[in-house]
Amino acid sequence: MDIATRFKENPLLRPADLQPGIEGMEITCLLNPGVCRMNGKSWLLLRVAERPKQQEGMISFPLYNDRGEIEIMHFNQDDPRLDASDPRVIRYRGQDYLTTLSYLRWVYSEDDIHFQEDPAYPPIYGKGALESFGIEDCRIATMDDGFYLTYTEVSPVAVGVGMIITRDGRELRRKGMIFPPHNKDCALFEEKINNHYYALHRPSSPELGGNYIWIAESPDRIHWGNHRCIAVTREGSWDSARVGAGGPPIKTDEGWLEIYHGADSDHRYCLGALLLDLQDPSKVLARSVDPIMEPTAPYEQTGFFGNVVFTNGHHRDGDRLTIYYGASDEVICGARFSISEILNSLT
Ligand code: MAN
Repeated sequence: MDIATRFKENPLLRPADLQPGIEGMEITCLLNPGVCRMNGKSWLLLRVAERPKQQEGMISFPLYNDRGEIEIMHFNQDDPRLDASDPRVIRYRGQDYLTTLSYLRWVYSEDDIHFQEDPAYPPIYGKGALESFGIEDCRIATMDDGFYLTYTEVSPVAVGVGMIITRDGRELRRKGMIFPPHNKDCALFEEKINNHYYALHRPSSPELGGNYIWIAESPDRIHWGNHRCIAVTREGSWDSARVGAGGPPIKTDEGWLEIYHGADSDHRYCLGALLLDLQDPSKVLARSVDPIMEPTAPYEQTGFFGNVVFTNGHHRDGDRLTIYYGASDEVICGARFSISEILNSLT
């Protein structure tokens, strides 16, 4: 059952609302923002995906070359060596490429609904060989000593999780790859539990196993160990093909509540919830049988990649949870939940 109350202003942001960040490109998609409160304002760290204007019969997209400069790749659409059946990824002679280049961009709001840019907060672009296909889907953990950004680093050799620490959103301390490939969807717990830091992450195991949610511990948030698998995909269900953590786990009296995404083999992305033990978050106490949110609105069903609702950030005010989410991999939306209603829906 869908228990989300969507903002009537949805979509809150569309690609045409911002100017491209990279010269000569256009914005194709706005996706999956990280969320925090900073300087008394509400901030989203958007994933912005850009590519050049597409010419008839061609597929063109940017990447960073060895010198860190933007280079445009062009492929002929009817080249038999090209597999372009997925709008997000193409395969050419055994090599995968992304059809857009993503980076992260701050927008802020005074009312949680209308967002705008502040030129004092520059975009965060990928840097170095492990980010040459861009950076994506940032989670923000708000901790005593700063904001911890965990995001997907994409390059020809890997998809892994990178970390940046910042106190003000402007001065960035890049920590490199904290979860090696293939890994994404990393959400840090915002406080220590029994003197350990914890993170949810999503390795993919291609032979045995699958795309499952794992938990890990760390003394410092950079070095991670004691990995355990806590949630697997469920055959025949809405989350049969992949599951991955959303934003930082939410502390409730009943346990840590984690909103996660699940997809089936048709790549239909819905949201569900997991409840984890307060003292030992590797213990799953309850999990949604049915999604708490499904792509039902027109902007969630059609777009760059339709039938997707995907969240990786929220604000919590008492019982009210405001999630921000990417719809159809193209526009940014908001929705509200009651935390107690989510908890009551779990079995
Ligand atoms: C998947 C999708 C894309 C993303 C790539 C790389 O194909 O989530 O949106 O760009 O993975 O992370």
